[in-house]
Amino acid sequence: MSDFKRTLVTCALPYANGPVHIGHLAGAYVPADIYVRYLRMKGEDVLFICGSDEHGVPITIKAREQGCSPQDIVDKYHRVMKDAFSSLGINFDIYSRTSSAVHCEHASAFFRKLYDEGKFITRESEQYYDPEAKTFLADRYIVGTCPKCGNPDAYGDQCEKCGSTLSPEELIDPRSKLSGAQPIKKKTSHWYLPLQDYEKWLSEWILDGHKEWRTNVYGQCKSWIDGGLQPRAVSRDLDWGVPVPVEGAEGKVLYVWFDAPIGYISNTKELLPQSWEKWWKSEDTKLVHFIGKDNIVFHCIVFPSMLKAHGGYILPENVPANEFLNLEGDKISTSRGWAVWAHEYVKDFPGKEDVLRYVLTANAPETKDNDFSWKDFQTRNNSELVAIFGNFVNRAVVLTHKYFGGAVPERGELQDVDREVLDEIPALKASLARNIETYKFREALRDAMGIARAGNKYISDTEPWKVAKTDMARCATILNVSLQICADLAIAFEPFTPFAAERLRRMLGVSLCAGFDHRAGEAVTENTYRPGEGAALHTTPAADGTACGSAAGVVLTWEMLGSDSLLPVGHRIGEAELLFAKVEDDAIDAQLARLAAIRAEREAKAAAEAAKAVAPQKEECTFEDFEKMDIRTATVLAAERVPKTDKLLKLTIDTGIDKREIVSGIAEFYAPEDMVGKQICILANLKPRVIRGIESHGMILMAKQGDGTMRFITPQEALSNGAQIG
Ligand code: B3M
Ligand code: ZN
Repeated sequence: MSDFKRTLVTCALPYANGPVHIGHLAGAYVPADIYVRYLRMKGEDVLFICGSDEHGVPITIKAREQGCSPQDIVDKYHRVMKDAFSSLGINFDIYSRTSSAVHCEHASAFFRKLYDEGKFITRESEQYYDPEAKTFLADRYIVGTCPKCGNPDAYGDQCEKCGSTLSPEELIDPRSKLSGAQPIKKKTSHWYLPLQDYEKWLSEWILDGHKEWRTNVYGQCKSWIDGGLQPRAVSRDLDWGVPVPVEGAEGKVLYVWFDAPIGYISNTKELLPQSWEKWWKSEDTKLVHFIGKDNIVFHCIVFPSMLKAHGGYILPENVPANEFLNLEGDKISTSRGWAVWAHEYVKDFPGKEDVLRYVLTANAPETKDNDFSWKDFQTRNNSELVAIFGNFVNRAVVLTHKYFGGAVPERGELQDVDREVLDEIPALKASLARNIETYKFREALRDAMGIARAGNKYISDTEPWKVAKTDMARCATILNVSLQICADLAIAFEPFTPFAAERLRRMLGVSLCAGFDHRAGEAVTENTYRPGEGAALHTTPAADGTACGSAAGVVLTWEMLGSDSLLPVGHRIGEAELLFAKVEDDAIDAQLARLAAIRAEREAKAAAEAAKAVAPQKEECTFEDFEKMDIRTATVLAAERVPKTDKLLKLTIDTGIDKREIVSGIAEFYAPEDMVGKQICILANLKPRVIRGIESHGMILMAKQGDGTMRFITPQEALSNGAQIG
């Protein structure tokens, strides 16, 4: 790939304040893993870095909510996330954490160098301070009434009810979340990186130099730069984080967005204490950041400016940020529980790790926000993975056992149909490679699936099970060709569905050259990463090309894909295994029921909130005004809808005085059968009115709640009709 000698791939360090969900996976982790697996398989020198982001205010808030320490929170979620990634086959070379000693030391030294060289400016500002808790308050620690919607519990940075972005100054009656005290303003001083000084350089580097970046990424960078950059604070008054390594900075820590990206460097250093610098300081290294769109400014503007200020580090060659993934038509939200969590998915769908990877890639939000739905998940599994890929492989393997004792049969002269299918593969391979290398993973997956489709069509068209009855030599040729395509699939799907690709290789009795073990200094076959062992150890074949040379048996490589003779005649294949299993309706129904319960609970809560709203009191009236109204009890004898209306019911009622008809606008809230036999209260002496051609004699008393819903008023116990109310 171009002039670079090695590729350093980073994935956004997820905050350790909650588990990872499908939005995170689709946004950064699955595409990054596809990219890395592809490079490893090609024998490129590649390193894949990630870890937990363990600092920042949200973590301290979560700790407070749960009555434990921030350390407890990060310990818990670091484990959960690390395990979830590895169970989905997302194989980082290292998954460390920003609370590590190496990181604290490296981030401190980074800050100190910029500080010593006068790269920061200091600014004094007034910040909210809690006089009781004796501490400065992050915006999230201040609550008050939202000036836009009146929500009494809006945060100092955002109102979660109406979604407005706020500043603490805008809150009405602000109070501290810590003590409830009214916050006061207090002077504090902080260090700032003067981003405006980097504006021209950024403009040349990105706007002139990286026009190939994705439109969404380039567009965001352009609007930031065109809008004019401002100094950005790099420290905070907080007791959780990397202490600011400057005398007199007690109570101050590095801002989480200053220390977190440095985590990419420190995690590399932790993995490779001797050789990390070649990954970060050599122009031969291609650096690629995989992130979600909310992190673009930090990775394209802020972190590069930090690296530039420091000097000596390379800059990202690309930042393929994805848009957002929604779930069943709604925004994914951790706080509302509207998500599919990675660690729960692997428990609910054991053995189907690949299916999630497949669906998230097929629907990847690469150019626009996309939706995940469980029905689509089921369809993609059952009619693509099972019915096409799995079905093809199963037929090829089972028939080879049936007719040829499990040995790859001899290939006779090729017919057009054979040549055509074999010729399709190199073109699909080239497209797949081009798409992955330009970060178009959906398209790349379509190419891989194209090979499976071609194979499935080939075996259906040639019908070797029928040919076997008359022409065993021709049947042998068909199965030979089919098995070569199976081997192609065992390579092509390695980046996308690594577990199935590995199962397929086992079925075919082959292995894959999967890279180079950096620590042991040797080439490895297959994927050696196992949860709990720390880093994945492979990346690249040795420069002398000895990679995988010593492995026994047939070892597939990327180069062999499409070469049409991957499996030699006579090679013994393994037993048929199920490559993919169907997803049954009940599994999908269970997921949908879980989401429906969350939605119902949320709607009930919102309705209860709205119902609480009280209409203001009306203008004063006199006792005489009230006396005029003749309010009585009555019983509904019959009820029917008024034809061609949505809202009206015609009721026949017994008022004790007479039997009469009343037309009432309650059909939105009651069906006719709900009303019959019910005792109600009416305004009996309201002047009759004709409504839709029916004369209405009186009015039913209804209570209207804040959310607009209405209920009729009924006596607590049955009364005689015509009882006077007043
Ligand atoms: N933790 C935000 C996020 O998880 C942040 C990323 C840091 S990357 C250096 O979206
Ligand atoms: Zn609001």
